[in-house]
Amino acid sequence: MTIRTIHDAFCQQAKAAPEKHLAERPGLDTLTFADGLSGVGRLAAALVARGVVRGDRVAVQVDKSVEALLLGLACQRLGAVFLPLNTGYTTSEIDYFVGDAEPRLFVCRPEGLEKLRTDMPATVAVESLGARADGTLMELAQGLTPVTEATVLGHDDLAAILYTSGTTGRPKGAMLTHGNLATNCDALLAAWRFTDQDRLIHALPIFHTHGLFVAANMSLAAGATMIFLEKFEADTVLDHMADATVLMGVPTFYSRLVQSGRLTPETVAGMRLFVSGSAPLLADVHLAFRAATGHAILERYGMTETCMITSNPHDGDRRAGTVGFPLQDVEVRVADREDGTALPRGETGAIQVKGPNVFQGYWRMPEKTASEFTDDGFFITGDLGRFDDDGYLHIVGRDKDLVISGGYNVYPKEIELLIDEVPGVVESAVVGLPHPDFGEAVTAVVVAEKGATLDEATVVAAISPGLARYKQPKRVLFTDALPRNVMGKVQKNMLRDMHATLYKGNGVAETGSRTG
Ligand code: MLC
Ligand code: AMP
Repeated sequence: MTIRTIHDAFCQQAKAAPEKHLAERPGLDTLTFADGLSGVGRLAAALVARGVVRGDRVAVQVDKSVEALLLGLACQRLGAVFLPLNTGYTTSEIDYFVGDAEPRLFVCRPEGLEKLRTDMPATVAVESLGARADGTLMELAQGLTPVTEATVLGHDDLAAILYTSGTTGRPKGAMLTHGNLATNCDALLAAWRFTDQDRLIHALPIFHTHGLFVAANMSLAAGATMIFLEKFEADTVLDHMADATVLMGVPTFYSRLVQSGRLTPETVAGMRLFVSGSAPLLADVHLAFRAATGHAILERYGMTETCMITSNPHDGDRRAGTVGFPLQDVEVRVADREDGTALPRGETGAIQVKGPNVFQGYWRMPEKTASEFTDDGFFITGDLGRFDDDGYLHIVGRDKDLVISGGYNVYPKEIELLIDEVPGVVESAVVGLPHPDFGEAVTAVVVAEKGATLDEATVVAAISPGLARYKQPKRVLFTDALPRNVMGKVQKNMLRDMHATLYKGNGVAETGSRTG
């Protein structure tokens, strides 16, 4: 299958099999592809009514719903740019995104509507969308004649902007084209043999690449059915495995499934594929899952800026601690970190990527964009890795100062800047420490002024109001001085080593060590 846009592929599926279930939603009605198609038309009409035209950004911060996915497709119908935002972001974080992206429309949760209508700049229309197909946007859409004509779009047209934080603490909007999303979806459908016969358990959030551009796009484009869950809960997911075929999740999903003690070959009897990504899957979890179910989890590697890059094979050896081979049309090389030359198999270096999956650049940041590409057009991922003798890619670390907690990225700089402003703090360093549930836990190490009466709770309380919950440190430790090298740079690896066992036995049984 060659997909032109996800919207086009979805429309083809809806026309071919209108009565097919698009989404089964526990506690809510089932939506067919025909329902989805008419929903997209009406939502597109609502966007037009709010002044959205081709190229306009539509920012969306709403609870998970199928209608939010249809809204994304409605943007595609008009050639507008979809800008999903993590529901955890606070007002000050949202202010930054709105100032930077200048959306034409902001779609929020129903409970936030009144305040946002007062607070938003006059140029931004505000409507709401609730998790039960409620809200002002849906009300507006109901009374309108659907937009059935789709704007003709090419692979170079902008489809979406996803914000990712940066090492400077200032988030950057990654611009993804229709070509990025379509070609990556094509590659994944082929690699994972994903078809209209599949029934996907969708338990991921839909504001990041994994839940949106991998899980949802694949289902919409293939004409598959989603068992659409509000969020991940191990028991609910296990309850649905009897009538599903595929699960896609972050490693925390799999460690929690293993911990549940409910995994047996019988509970997963209908399932054909388990995919993990967004963070390293512990080899121990891979092995424990296999022992309990007979299934080898298929681990893949991706990034907001590049969509999916590599995958373990569908047919073949899925190796624990590796992320497999480059996807169709994707070039991956491991380069020397100093001189940029490509390294032979077995040697560790910077992972660089080129191909139709690689984004167009950061929104209104041409210099930042240029600095993250090599002269010959490879994107520098910031991950460190090596290819083994059989061609499997191993991710062995990160060149970027980044913590990945439960699949969410947290850039230490952003947290350090906030902590350093707390009265009584001299300086701070934020690191990710091994955590049995989240993989890594955001942890702050703080140097306090002499005589200051600072404690953990004060620091957390001071920085919390402006910071999404998942970014907040799980612990704050105090020290007299941060370890530094001769250049004066804080040695975060020393902090990580010193406190490596801080979360051992933290509520969830230990699942083992990372390999790679
Ligand atoms: C929730 N909390 C987290 C957290 N998720 N803290 C740190 N890291 C996280 N990921 C907070 C909650 O607010 C709560 O705080 C406390 O931790 C315990 O919450 P919980 O009930 O145990 O969490 P839960 O709601 O079950 O969520 C955990 C999770 C979720 C793992 C299911 O975080 C999740 O769905 N993660 C997926 C992220 C994702 O989609 N990443 C893909 C990015 S795309 P309190 O104090 O309120 O109790 C990408 C590219 C690629 O990376 O390759 O895919
Ligand atoms: P994001 O910017 O949120 O898209 O996160 C991308 C980062 O997640 C990558 O640069 C990697 O560091 C990490 N990542 C994604 N998949 C994997 C994986 N399978 N193993 C290890 N790290 C991963």
